[in-house]
Amino acid sequence: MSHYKSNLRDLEFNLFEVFKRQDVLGGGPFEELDEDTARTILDEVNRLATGVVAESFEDADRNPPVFDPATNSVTLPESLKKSYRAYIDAGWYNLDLPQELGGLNAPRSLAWAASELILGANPAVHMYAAGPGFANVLYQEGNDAQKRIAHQAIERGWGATMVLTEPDAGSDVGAGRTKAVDQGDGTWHVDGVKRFITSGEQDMTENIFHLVLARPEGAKPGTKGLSLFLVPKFLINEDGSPGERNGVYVTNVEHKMGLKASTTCELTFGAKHPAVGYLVGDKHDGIRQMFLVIEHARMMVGTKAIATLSTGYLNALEYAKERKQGADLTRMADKSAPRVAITRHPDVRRSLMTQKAYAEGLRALVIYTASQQDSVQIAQHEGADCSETEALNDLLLPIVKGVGSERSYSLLAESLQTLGGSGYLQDYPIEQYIRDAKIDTLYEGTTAIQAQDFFFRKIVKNNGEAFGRLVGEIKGFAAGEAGNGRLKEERSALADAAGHVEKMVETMVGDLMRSAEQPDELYKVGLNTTRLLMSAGDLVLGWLLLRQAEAALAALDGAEAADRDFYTGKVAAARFFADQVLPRLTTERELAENVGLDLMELPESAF
Ligand code: ST9
Ligand code: FAD
Repeated sequence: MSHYKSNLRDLEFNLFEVFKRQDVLGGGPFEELDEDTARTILDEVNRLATGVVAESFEDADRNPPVFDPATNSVTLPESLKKSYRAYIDAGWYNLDLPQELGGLNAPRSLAWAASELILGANPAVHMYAAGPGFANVLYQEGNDAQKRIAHQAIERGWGATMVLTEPDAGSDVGAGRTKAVDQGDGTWHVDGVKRFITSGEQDMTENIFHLVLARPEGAKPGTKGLSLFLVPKFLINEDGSPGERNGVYVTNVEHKMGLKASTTCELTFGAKHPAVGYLVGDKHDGIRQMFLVIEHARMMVGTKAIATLSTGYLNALEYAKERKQGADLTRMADKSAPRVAITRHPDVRRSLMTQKAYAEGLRALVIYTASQQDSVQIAQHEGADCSETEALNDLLLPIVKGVGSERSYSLLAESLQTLGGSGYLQDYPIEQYIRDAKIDTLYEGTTAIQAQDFFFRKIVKNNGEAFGRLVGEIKGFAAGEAGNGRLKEERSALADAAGHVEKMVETMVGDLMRSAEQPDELYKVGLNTTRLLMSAGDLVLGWLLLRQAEAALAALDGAEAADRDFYTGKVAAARFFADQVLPRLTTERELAENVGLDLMELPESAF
């Protein structure tokens, strides 16, 4: 039986009952898709995900890829290849590709919903299948020859990578030393060692194209001195077939805590013979270009994290319904009382509802964020200005990635706890979920980096505009009539939470402004950035759960029996979150206001 328990019902609830994606289908850029087709696609992806894609999840963890240093090659487990091939053959990786690249040009909301299913079933398969997405960026940014290569990459099914990190350049990408030397004939030679490169080598595709940040000789320091190069594993013949072997080789594959099916490679450029690269778009604009990939990858990581939490929760729930242990608390003194399923125990219920509220709130966050991306697609199709929507999407991305990964990882421990000692065993998938999900708080920018991005770039640099609009919308909802009186106290808790997050931002902006005169005040901002990100995440989740509850309450009247429990659970999750989670923001705000400089003044030797 599949380890993967998807939640198609909840995905469709978000898409069609809360965020009304049917309203954008059938017109504009999405003319060729209607709601029925979208539901059929999701059904089909769900069938694949819970079936053949999930099949190799465990085997590829226990029998991970093997690196051969003698041949600089990697052999992936056959089971994984089968899952990958089935996903590629089904063709759904092309959902949100533009039509000129052979894609369906589906709304991002539908594409991310489908991605959740694959990422929950077997995240490595999704990552190995990212070539077409990378080709899309190459197509957008490349010159004519590179656009042709983008087509060939998709048609011929190449793998692809994003190559930033070096031993001394992780979070600090601008410290990268890999250099590029202009050969004067339209080619460059790339020299250096990159590490931790996902899918850097595999034996499933005829070619791999690497998008590499390197510093042209003489270019300035920092990220702004980096340029983006296309470096294929095999040089590319005119017709797209692989030519000579290029000088980029895998020189190590890491042994990791989890996500073992996905290769994490050291790539050495130019040591054996030249690694030929091509400047993407013939311009030196590397970090901006790479961020087109990074933004997508950060959304992917957040979606992966919540997909894993969701299947962790559903596995825990299934176990809890079956497992009998102890008597009902009200009869604890009665030794002859019947044993009950552990779902009867208040503490198990608290834990299960916490898992459910976060898993479903985070799913709503992904679909809400993806809905902003739909609006951007529509505006671009109409040639309209979409800067406000883009800024909102940008603001939401560190929440999707940073909050999604942190909450998922910590709550997966609750999922495991629900199974008691059995959860610790490899007989159940949760220990692997935890190992596989830890990476989500680390790559694509650690949580600390997401938190700084959220405050400095997405709030301060944007003059608080997108943040102000988002909080304004949340406050408007709280002050409205959602739930027809049935969510009154919850809306009041939401209004309080919005006030606390606004005050935290005010405090931090105050510290930031004072730092112009007293530089150390900036440390206070740094001590609060992660707190702000996580608090803003709770605020947004509280709001989205209440929006779900509003839709559920409206649907409950007259709902069929099968749907009643679903909608009742939606209302319960929103109420639980408003009652039990949002009030914590009062303390978070106080802590943010009270933060001092003691920690920064403490000598390192005292730690
Ligand atoms: C990694 C990969 O970890 C892990 C998984 C791989 C899975 C791959 C497969 C799945 C993905 C598929 C994707 C396919 C693509 C499909 C696309 C479809 C359309 N937003 O603040 P400054 C830019 S990879 C946008 O001064 P510092 C901007 O240009 C490794 N742009 O930075 C800016 O200039 P300006 C991941 C941003 O102090 C310029 O950077 N590694 C953003 O020089 C400079 O900005 C990391 O993520 C943004 N949020 O450098 C590194 N931020 O201001 C983490 C910056 O003029 N470290 N730019 O606009 C950081 O992010 C650092 O903050 C830093 C700091 C490096 C940016
Ligand atoms: P460091 O940057 O050394 O960070 C160490 C700690 O210090 C972290 O807790 C961090 O939050 C904190 N820290 C660092 N700087 C700051 C700061 N300024 N303020 C506050 N805290 C800070 N890279 C690629 O280019 N391509 C890939 O495909 C890729 N895939 C990966 C796959 C895996 C499995 C792994 C493990 C990594 C991958 N990476 C990839 C690299 C990944 O993006 C980096 O590991 C990540 O960005 C962090 O860099 P680092 O490991 O050097 O940690």
